[in-house]
Amino acid sequence: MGFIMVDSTDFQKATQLIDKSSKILITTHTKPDGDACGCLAAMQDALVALGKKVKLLALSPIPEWHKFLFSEKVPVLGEDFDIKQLMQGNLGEFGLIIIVDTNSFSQLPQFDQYLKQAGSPVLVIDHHATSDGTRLGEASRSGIGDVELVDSSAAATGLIVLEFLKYAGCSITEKIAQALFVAIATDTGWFQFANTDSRVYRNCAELIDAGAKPAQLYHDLYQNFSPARFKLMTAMLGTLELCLDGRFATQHVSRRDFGRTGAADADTENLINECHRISTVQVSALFTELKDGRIRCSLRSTCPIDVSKIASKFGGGGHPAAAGTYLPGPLENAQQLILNEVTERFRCLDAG
Ligand SMILES: [Mn+2]
Repeated sequence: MGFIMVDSTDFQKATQLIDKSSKILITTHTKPDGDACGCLAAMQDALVALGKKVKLLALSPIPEWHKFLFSEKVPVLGEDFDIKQLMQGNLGEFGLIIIVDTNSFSQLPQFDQYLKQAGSPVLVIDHHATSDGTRLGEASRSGIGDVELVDSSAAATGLIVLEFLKYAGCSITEKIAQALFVAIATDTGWFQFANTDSRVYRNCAELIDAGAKPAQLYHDLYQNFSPARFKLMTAMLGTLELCLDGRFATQHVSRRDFGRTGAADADTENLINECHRISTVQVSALFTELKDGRIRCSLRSTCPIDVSKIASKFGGGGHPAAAGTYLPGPLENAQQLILNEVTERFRCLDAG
């Protein structure tokens, strides 16, 4: 399998971009996860320490359990201000835009409009192999950045950020170490997923030496459910269906479940992983009914089936082991579409 790796001259180009800019905007994909939030927080601190004026921007709210990473509330596009204000320069003019943990316009709803017309250079730091276009139509670029630190062999964007900050001579403070530990630990399912390699452990060891506190972080991240979120999880577990000889697990969460439990949409994060405790389960899907009637489908795989290929068939994306997409409702329709795909992939896998 071929990986996209960072060229060391790209590290140099990225430091040059940062050196030249005094005001920098940093954002990440919608529905920011631990990797996204950790990288945002770490980049902010590192750049502020270099004397830069830094503005963070979230495209949807930061989940409750990741808020401790930030010293102040991260403004949300569409809530704290709208795209018009951003386009008109009400938030200021930026010498550089940094995007972490995605290289796709589709992951940057509304912000993609701003990006396409902004005159400032764009630095992408990401570990996804996929991208859905180039910003300026330049054939030489693989994604949406002018400079791209993209390494699809990295388990988390946090790894690339740490390696880049060290290259740039930034000091890894305790706060940066905590943020990057969260980034790496969450994208590896707390070192359980198959992407957990020696590079992950080596970098995390360095982060612990720099002040990251794994036990405290584990508690803050995984033993922090609100009663509402726990009830939502029990509702989801009750919908478990095992298909294809127990190899495919499917679960769902309806609007009624949100209403009944008082849980928020963000509360579904990571819940899909629970069913992989079942020994036979190799692929899983979680269907979440959204307010607008669409169905969000999260997919996981612990076998050679690449779920990002299933997701991208419906306009989504992700990694071979973890991906997601949106599907038209109703629920039964979405479930059938995915079951057909998964059945077909298992058939190919079994046929060798
Ligand atoms: Mn990531």
